[in-house]
Amino acid sequence: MKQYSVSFGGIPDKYSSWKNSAFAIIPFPIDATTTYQSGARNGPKAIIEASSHMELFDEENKIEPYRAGIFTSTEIPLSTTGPITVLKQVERRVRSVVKAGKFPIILGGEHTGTCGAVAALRKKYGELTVLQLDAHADMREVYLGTKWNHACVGRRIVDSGAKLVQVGIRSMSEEEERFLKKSENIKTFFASEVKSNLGDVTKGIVGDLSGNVYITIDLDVFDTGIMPAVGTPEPGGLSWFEAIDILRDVVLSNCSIVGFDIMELAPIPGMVAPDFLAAKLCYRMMGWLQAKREEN
Ligand SMILES: [Mn+2]
Repeated sequence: MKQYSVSFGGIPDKYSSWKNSAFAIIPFPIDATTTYQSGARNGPKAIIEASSHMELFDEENKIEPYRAGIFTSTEIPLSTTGPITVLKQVERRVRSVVKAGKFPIILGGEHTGTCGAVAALRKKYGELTVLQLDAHADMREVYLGTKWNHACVGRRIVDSGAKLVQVGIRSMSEEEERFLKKSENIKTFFASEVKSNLGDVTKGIVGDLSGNVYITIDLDVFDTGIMPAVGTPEPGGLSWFEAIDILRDVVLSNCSIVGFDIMELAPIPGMVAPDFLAAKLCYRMMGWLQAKREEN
């Protein structure tokens, strides 16, 4: 697989070569259907650049996750032939990563990219549960004329046959509310529930997950004060530690985490804090995964 010009974490070749890496980063710099503030095409590069200025010691897990090896692949190329072609590219890339026994991580870019990863992992594992951290339910059948709009991601995941657990939700249409009510394969934890009872919600989330789990993080799940760099911000989001507390328990649970993504970063020129949040979140995820692996 071709390597990107910059490596996640700015780590030396010894730890970033395809051969030596346990993790493989796939940048998805596409924002074709962004509905308000665009710029998510610049997200992956901003995360990777921020990561090279980040401390490589994980102070929570007391390890240096990069020693497991982090390969950074070239960006998924833009396509003039539409979303299906692009998502097929993501699917192929994830399939090659998994086939080589490595752990896929997608950095976006618009949330639609998740559909390509889920397709690859469904084919590989059969049964799959997706944990979606997001402000938006993303349950629309069609939005602005396309099924592949970022506002339809949750719906496409369910269509693919995967189970879905949503967390941090605080925005949806009436159509989505009706769909969620009658769907047995979807469990929704609202942001207000996280805010009022983090402990029970976290237990509930872990209880609803089993087997192979893919985690998709739309950065708009976070409070806009710490994460203003998203296309469609919503008030009332999660704090850093609320998200960390949930994700820690999920990753360290008995489930088998088979991949994750961090999507929708639309960098704001001159404001680097959101880029660093995304980079650190990505690295912390690797930290838990590596800590779990070392324990087993
Ligand atoms: Mn969202």
